[in-house]
Amino acid sequence: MTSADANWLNWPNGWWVEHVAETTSTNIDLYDLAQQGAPTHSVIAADFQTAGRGRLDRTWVAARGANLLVSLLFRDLTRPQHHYTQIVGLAAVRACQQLAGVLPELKWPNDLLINGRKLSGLLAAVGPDFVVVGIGINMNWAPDDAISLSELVAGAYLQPADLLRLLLSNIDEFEQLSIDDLHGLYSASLSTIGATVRVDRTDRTVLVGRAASVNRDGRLAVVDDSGVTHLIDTGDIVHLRTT
Ligand code: BT5
Repeated sequence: MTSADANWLNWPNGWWVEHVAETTSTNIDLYDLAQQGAPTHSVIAADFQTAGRGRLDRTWVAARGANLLVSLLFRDLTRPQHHYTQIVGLAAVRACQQLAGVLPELKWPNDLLINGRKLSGLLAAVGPDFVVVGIGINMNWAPDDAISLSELVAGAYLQPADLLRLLLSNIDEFEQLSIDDLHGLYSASLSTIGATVRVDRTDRTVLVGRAASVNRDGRLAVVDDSGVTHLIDTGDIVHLRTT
């Protein structure tokens, strides 16, 4: 076993991590395993994805071995499904701070940004009695318009397994929070709240307004210039101005 392989051992209690060199998409693999009865807190991490998925049929790309590409399974659901994605997003923000000393901002619904550039994206796949949450975090490589942690930690090569260990520990902590406390923490952590945003809706209409709050059901309340509140559940948000 190489030292690189050895780093993919020893996880926080109750987490089962399978590390593969290459797959199509960790979300697809873990969804299949979940349907076959895999236990809660099963995890698949890959060095490389040939068909990494983004939202709305988009793709997620990464150089081989450079970034964290991982999916996590939650069963025995005791809270609304969207809370699991929020938990992973909050845990990722904190893990990046712990590993690299940089604090990404959290953009609704679950993007991590640094200096306005995308560091990480999350994608949930909801099954009959489970949720798979996938997350990609740019660690040592990023596409041109995006950003990686290593750009901010001069010269350091960051190990994906180290970030995953921190991510899982943080998830354990956030899973202890009550539904109310998690909603409060997530709302307070979103840099979107108070910002002027452009919403590119899936029906191709565009809305500009001020992001006022996030509802308990996860939807973003955006108030337009006429004072009308719109509740957004899907679509892309661009921060135009933050206050
Ligand atoms: C997301 O979609 O941000 C969700 C990404 C989830 C990826 C993880 S990796 C492990 C797991 N297995 C999977 O198959 N997926 C999950 P979305 O908001 O639609 O953003 C996708 C868009 O971001 C693309 O259309 C590109 O423009 C851009 N993009 C692609 N790769 C990127 C990267 N590495 N960094 C920043 N932006 C990227």
